[in-house]
Amino acid sequence: GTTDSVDSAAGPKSLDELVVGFAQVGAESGWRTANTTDIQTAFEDAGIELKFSDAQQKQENQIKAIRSYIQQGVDVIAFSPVVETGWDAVLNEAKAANIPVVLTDRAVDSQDDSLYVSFLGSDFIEEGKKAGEWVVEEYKDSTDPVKIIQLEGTTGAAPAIDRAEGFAEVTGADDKFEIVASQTGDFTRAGGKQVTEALLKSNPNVDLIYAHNDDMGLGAIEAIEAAGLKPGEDIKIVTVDAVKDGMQALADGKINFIVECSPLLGKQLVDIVKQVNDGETPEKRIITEETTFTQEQAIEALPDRQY
Ligand code: GZL
Repeated sequence: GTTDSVDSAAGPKSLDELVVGFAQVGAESGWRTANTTDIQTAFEDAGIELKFSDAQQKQENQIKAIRSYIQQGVDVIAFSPVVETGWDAVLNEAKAANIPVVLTDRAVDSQDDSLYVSFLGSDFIEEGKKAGEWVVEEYKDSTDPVKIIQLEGTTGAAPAIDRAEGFAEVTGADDKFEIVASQTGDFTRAGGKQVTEALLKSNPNVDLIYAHNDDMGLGAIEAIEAAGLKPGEDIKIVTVDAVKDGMQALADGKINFIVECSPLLGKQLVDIVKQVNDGETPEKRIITEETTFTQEQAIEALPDRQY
């Protein structure tokens, strides 16, 4: 008999026909590599093809990757914008090509939120506040000034901007807390070490280092030990992420508190892609579940940590 013609109306594709393009920031930190692994595994498990690119933390490389996904006519584009600004042009090109875009992890500052269907990731201001709340509690009985060095993430990145904002909002309420120096370590261990070495020279009696991620905190530990001081005692350290190496340093007492930032966004990203494929409208803003860790909690949690 004759074969029916395939229904030409653009209905949902079968999952093995879907192609998703993901433009990743880079491989700058333990968090990033855990994020990449989780996303790649989630798409493998779902049987959906994932095209993947690593931008080595350069915005122009991410833009090139997004343009190539547009050229290839992928079904969905997802990416973690290395910085907040400069995306409207390429996102308008994706919109003109009718390719839905999902923001994962980091945000863009675009006023036009029609340029993406959903933003899946943490609330970085909340993370900064949690770090600040621990510091306020830790020094509640101190009447002396508390001198703080801040190791900032990548300049212009949403987590760097927002973690600084949340922390300043909470600690700024009491003028005994003084951020005596604040400089970017670009979210890397090497950056954290170099900046801490320099800033300790000009601020020898600092009380605490607030690092926007574990990797810079781990670099700071190396610099503090090289200066003959005890990290976690002579100089306390608070970080964000809670990746394995950070949690180990916390368990060892070299870091004092970690605010978790979960990299495990893969399954939720697959769900968003399935919703888009089925013609459904995903939540515009999906906030990641995450917690905080003291030394005792890190010792307890370490054996089960996935990353
Ligand atoms: C946060 C993510 C940050 C991590 C860093 O969601 O964008 O980038 O905190 C990573 O470790 O480099």
